[in-house]
Amino acid sequence: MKRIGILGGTFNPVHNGHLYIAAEAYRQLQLDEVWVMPDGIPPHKDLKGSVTRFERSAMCQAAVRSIPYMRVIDNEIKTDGKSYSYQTLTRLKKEHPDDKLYFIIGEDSLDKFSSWVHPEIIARAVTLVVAVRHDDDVTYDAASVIRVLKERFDAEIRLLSTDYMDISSSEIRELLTSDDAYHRNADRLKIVLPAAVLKYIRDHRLYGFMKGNVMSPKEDIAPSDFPKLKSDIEKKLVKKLKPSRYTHTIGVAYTAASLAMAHGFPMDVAFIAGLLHDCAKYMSPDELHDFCLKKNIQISPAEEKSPQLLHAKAGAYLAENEYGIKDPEILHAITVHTTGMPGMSLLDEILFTADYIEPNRDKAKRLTEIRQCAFKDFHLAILMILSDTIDYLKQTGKDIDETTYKTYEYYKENSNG
Ligand code: DGI
Ligand code: FE
Ligand code: FE
Repeated sequence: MKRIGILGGTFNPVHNGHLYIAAEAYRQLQLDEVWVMPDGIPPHKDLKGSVTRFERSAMCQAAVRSIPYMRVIDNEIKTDGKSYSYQTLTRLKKEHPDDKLYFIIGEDSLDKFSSWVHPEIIARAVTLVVAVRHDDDVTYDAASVIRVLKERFDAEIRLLSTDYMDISSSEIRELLTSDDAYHRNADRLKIVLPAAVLKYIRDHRLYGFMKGNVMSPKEDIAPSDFPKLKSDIEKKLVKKLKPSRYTHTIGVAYTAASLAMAHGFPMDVAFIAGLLHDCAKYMSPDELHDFCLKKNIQISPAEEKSPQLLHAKAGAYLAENEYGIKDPEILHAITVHTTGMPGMSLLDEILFTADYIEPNRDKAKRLTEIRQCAFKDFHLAILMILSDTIDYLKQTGKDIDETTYKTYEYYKENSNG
């Protein structure tokens, strides 16, 4: 028999207050495991911040990854529509008949417990754990509510004494309403959020992080005007690039958008990065070399040897100065799209992969396998691309940029999990 704590919630986003409660339950009730259970579409809540259920669940995953006794249960995420606690808890109890389940709720949810759907079924399936602030220990109200619940539902109730943590998800969403707010509140955010969750929010641009950041203000295009931005860039590119390169470019843009959909990134930002990634490709290697000298773009020894590599750096320069893109992540993704780099951002990874798998590509071996993998196990796909690229460069006797090797080593270490 295992003793299992279950901490349900919307987790929009999960924060250190939640983890603290979970850890206290683990310690005080001598639990074997704590399950963090994000709810699907909560019956009475309007989800703020337009974060999807998958993103809420992924943030929970990120939060518990380094805590051995915690894991995320996706039961409610995986049902469409309302899921009530009584349904989920009965199901969990059925699946784990020999274990003892502890359902952890806050002191404020206690009053409302009687008005939940089928509280009596919940009380039969689990022991209720009520987290109470230990400065006021059991307030008079809570004590009487507990007594009533014990009598009415024959509920087993345990108390969990906790310090008051002044953290709420709504406060955190406020701190993240815009990119400015994010930077202003960086110190507080580091305190209230686990580092891995903050990283997830940044990488995936959740809430207001990096919002409206694509265009330089000097261009007269509203950041939200994606269709116009897209067609303006396409019109310029079709004049600059030869037809096969333009076709490839469009393929990369749509593939990048698809990968963004699959892995949770703004698809319009990924699309623009895809459109512009090869925008310097109209130049020959010699022209690229001259261009970079003239624009003071640093040329590495590997790029001296294989100046066609410079189309990445030159492309980022043109994206910024000719196409008015100011988003630093887009410019970065273009800069590293050919060799990759260790620890790429999510957008870097999306562009790097889209360039390799877009539908017009047909030469590389294992393309079918890598294409499938890119939507299922993203980091493994990146590792396969790097490995095959290095093989190909070796076979054709080209100089390999050491960044390509380092990137390969990095993803070999980090590809699973
Ligand atoms: O610009 P694309 O052709 O769409 O694609 P890309 O930017 O990935 O460039 C692909 C070429 O770059 C391909 O022939 C492999 C080559 N490449 C990738 N890494 C290295 C490299 N070439 C050299 N010399 N060294 C590298 O490390
Ligand atoms: Fe390229
Ligand atoms: Fe390309």
